[in-house]
Amino acid sequence: MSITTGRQEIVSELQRAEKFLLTTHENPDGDALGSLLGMHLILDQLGKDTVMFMSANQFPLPYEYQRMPLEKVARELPADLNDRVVVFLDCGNIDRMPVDFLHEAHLHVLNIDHHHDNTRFGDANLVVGHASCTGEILWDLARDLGVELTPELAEALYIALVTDTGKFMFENTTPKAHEMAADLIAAGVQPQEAHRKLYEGLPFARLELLSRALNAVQRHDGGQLTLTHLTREDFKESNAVESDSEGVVDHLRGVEGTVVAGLVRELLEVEGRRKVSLRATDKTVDVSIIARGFGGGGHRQAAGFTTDVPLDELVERLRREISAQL
Ligand SMILES: [Mn+2]
Repeated sequence: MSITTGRQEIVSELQRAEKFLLTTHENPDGDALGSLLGMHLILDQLGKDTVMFMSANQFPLPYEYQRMPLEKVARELPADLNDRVVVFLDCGNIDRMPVDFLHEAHLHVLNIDHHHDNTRFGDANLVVGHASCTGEILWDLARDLGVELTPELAEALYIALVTDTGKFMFENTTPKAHEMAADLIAAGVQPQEAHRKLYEGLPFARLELLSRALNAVQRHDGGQLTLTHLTREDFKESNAVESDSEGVVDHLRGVEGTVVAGLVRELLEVEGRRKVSLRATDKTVDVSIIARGFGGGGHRQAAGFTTDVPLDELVERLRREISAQL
């Protein structure tokens, strides 16, 4: 396995192969889906045969992405998988994949991602830690490949950009992120329309779930850790699905004194398992270190993991790890 591959090498690989399987991480976000669709549209313009794949248990997609043109995403692996180059997009870690199909076949894997803690699991790895989103890497690749920014491609990449930068407000909002936005808007993206598609017209269940989450907020160590917990009952009684908890943690990070905001939610499928999302308000605490300690990962200011550790013990460990970094 190579450690890091240059962009030119990835460009050559994309030009050379004819058949691809594209996939992304489980619980896909806007960057995951925007990159999946974006890469499909890029390779399509080059006349390649591409299959977008996500395992069936990832559907239905979170509400905000249901209006993206993702009807073609396959839920089963194609029979000719062995003939395809597999491209992982926005996956920091192979364990975040919904289907463990890599062990079944001798596949050639390209890993295109922007997580600084990417494990470089591919045969070729284009990991650009300073890219605002994986979509930004694709924007560069599209130019290298001489691909035209059609309105459809521009919108897919814009969704990746707008969601991963928290609407251009997180620390990854670089000058380049804004240059990319300008280019995409010039190519036909309507920002207000994209905003409405992503962030408005949401199901009422989300508001109900949010109100429960806000009612359950706990503050520890003078608010350094501001945390909430959603139970399976909360989901059931709100008529909410797991992805409806997306964005809850952002309400907590905005509170005075918060260093780390956390959402702990019980998984609906596995009893006793919880998913934890952490957000750091500034650079004093690197939450990806905490997440890796629990087998997860992510970015310095946004990371997550799943765990069987009971809630009280989990909170104690989080408090300890935060103070250890301060
Ligand atoms: Mn991303």
